[in-house]
Amino acid sequence: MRRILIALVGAVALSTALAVVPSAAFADPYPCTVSRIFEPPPVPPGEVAIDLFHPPTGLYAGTVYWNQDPTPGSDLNGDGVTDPGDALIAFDGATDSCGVEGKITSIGRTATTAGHNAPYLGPWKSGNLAEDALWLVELTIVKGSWREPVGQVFVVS
Ligand SMILES: [Ca+2]
Ligand SMILES: [Ca+2]
Repeated sequence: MRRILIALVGAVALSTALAVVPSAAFADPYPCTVSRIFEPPPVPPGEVAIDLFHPPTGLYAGTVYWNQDPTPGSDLNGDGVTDPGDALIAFDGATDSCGVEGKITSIGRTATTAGHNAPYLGPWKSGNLAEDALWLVELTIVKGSWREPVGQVFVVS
C-alpha cells in the first residue's frame, strides 16, 4: 500500500511539473523530423552526388547532384534529354517537412526542393561557366525562412 502511494505522489508531482513549465522553454528549434526515407536516383556517368544528413540524427535528408558536362546517355531526371552541364539539381529524400538546397554561393545558382513533398527531384539549374574552375557549393536543409547549413563542397565546371 505504501509503495502504491509513493508511486501516485510521484506521478502527480511529475504532471504538476510539466503543467507549470512553459512549453516554449523546451521547444525544439529544429523543425525537421524524419518519418520516411526514399532512395536517391542513381548517379549517371559523369555526375556527382552529394548526400545531406540531418545534424541532430544523422538521418538522410536528400541529395544534391552536380553535372560538369553533358554526357550522352546521362539523364538523371528521366526527361529524355541529356542532362545539362555546369548544373545543379536537388532531390528531397525524406518525409520530414524540410527541403534540401545546393547553392553556388558566388553566382547564386540554386537548386532546391523547397515547397515540394518528398520524394521530389527539382529542375536542373544550369548556365555555362568558365571551364575547369572551382565553385563552392553550400548545402542547406531548409524550411520556410529557417535554414540549417550542413556542409560545403567544391565542384569543377
Ligand atoms: Ca535529363
Ligand atoms: Ca524532405
